[in-house]
Amino acid sequence: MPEKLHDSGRSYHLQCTGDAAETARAHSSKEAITLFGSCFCPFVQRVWIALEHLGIDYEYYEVDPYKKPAELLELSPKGLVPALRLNAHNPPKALNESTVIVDFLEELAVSNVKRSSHTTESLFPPASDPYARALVRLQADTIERTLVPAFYRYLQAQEEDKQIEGAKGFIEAIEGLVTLFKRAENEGYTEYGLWNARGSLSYADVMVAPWILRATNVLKHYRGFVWPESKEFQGYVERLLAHPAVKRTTSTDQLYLDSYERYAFNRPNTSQVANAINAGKALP
Ligand SMILES: N[C@@H](CCC(=O)N[C@@H](CS)C(=O)NCC(=O)O)C(=O)O
Repeated sequence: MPEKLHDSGRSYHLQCTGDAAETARAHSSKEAITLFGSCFCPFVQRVWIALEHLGIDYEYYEVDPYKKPAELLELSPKGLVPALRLNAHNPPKALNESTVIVDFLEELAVSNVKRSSHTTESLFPPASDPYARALVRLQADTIERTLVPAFYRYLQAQEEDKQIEGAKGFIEAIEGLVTLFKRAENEGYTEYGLWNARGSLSYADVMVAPWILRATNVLKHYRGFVWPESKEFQGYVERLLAHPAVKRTTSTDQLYLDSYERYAFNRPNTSQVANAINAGKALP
C-alpha cells in the first residue's frame, strides 16, 4: 500500500453518485421487476448493466445489505444484494445471486416477455451454436472462480509480500481470461473476444465489468495497480468502461474509494465476502 495512505474510517455509501444516480432516479417508480441494490456493490452492477443493456423495465431500490432489512431477507436468504422482486406475481416471487439473475434476464429479454424500446441484443451467441455459448460460459466461469476472488485477496492483503502475491494473482487471473477471449477469436468467434467486433456486451463482459472498473479506481488508489502492458487489453478496458450500459450504472470514483477503504485496510467483519477471503473459503 502506498505509504501516505491511512485508514480514515470512511464507510460505504448509501446512495449512487454521477451517472448511476441519474439512472437510479430515472428508475425510481414501480415496475414489474424491482432490483434491490447497493451503489458500491459489483455483483449488483452486473445485474444493473444487464437490465440496461437488455432494455428491460425495472425499478432500482437502494438497500443497505449490512443492515439486512426484512424486505431484503425475504428475497435473499443471506441478505445479500443483488436481489430481484418479481412484482407481477401475487405474492411476489424472488431471485438472488448475480449470475443466476443475469441468466434469467437474458432469457426474459430473448423470450420477449418484457422489453422496453432500448436495445434487444442477447449477451450470448445464438442458441443454434451451443459450442460458442459454452465458450462464453467458460469465460464467465474463470471470472467467477478466479478473477473475482483474486481481486479481493489483492485488495485485502496488508503485508507487502502478500500484496505482491495478490497483484500477481490478479494479473494471472486477467491473463487467464485474455487467453479465453483469444481462444474465442481464434476459433472464429471474434464478437466474443477482446476485440468484440459487434461493439456489444457479452455475458462475460457483464460478469467482469464491475471488477475492471474497480481495478481502475480502487486497486489503483490503494495498491498502485496498473494494467498489464498489452495495448489490446487496455483497448478492451476502455471500450468496456465506455459502453453506455456500463457508464449508466457507474458512480463517481470517490464513491468507490470511500466504500472500499474498509477492504483496503481489511477491517474486521467488513462483509461476508471479506470474511470468506480471510478464512480461505469460497465466496458467498
Ligand atoms: N454471490 C453473490 C454475492 C453478493 C454479495 O456478496 N453482495 C454483497 C455486497 S457487494 C452483500 O450483499 N454483502 C452483505 C454482507 O456481506 O452481509 C452474488 O453473486 O450475487
